[in-house]
Amino acid sequence: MRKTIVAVLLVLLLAAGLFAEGRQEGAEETYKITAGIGLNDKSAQYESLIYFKELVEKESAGRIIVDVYHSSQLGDDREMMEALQRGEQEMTCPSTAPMVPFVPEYGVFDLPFLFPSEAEADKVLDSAVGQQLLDKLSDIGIKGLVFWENGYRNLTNSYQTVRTPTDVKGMRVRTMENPMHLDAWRAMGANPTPMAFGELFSAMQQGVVDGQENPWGTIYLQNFFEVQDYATDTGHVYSPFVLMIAQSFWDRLPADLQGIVMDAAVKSRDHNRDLNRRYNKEYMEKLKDVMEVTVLTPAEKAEFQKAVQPVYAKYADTIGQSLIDDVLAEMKK
Ligand code: KDG
Repeated sequence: MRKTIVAVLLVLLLAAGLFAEGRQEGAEETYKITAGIGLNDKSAQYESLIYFKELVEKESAGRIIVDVYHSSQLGDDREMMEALQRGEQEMTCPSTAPMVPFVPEYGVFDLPFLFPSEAEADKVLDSAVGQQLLDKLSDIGIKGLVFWENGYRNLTNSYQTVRTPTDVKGMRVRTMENPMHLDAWRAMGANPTPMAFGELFSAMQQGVVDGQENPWGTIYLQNFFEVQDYATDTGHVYSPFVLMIAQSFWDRLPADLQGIVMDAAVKSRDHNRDLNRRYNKEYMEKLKDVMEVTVLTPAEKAEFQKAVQPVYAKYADTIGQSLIDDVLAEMKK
């Protein structure tokens, strides 16, 4: 009996030795990035993630595999960020609004009508100020890679044409889980309610909410027009996305693979912005065939701008006036 035990132990030791040697002699370690998003597999966000995946897998010659999940299959924006913090998921790409409970400074992007154009948004997001915000994520165990784009958000609703803040009076509008968005809609007279993206379609279908706000591409590609008849180009806030990765995973990646991931992130950012802008334009036109799309005059838009002004004063301290000033200065450069 003793002889058998010794023999088994010897075989096991030998096998372990051979295995260790195999790894030393070049069987390189492989890494898996599980990436989840809330939008569906028709979105510019999904297509950009596939673009990122293909680049990373090709450049790393298969040493990194990227598995992509859409439609909140892995959870909503907040839950996926928490999974990154726990090291249970490697990558996600939330809108900045639901990131505010994690890092309050991201609230700067929730200031209504902050960016007059996409070009000005790019300038700020790709500047040192944008980089500081990405770096801030390391305080919560996440590495911010780059800013992608969700885009200008527009209001839809199920019961009437909206041209002025008076038209949204009492309207139950779903917002992202963000206090400034709630306050902005209250300032416009609506009755907003925060909700995760994955619950939104059925909430509109069941009449739990009357309206919501999202970029044109999302409104079309998520079939929101099936449960909403009216849209207005409020463009009240520009939503950036942040492509982010679990810090614990990043720290385990060898330097050459970190370089490949970073490089693919930057390339995917440019790809994402081009695609998203094309989609938002194209799908706004397509929406005109399936719902009533109201385009505001500058004077009408100014009324919405005026209504949300109190939000600036209320949130200046939480965001930090100096950050707001830095963003405004960067925009003017
Ligand atoms: O994948 C991103 C979505 O989860 C979400 O951020 C989309 O704009 C969005 C919303 O309204 O929740």
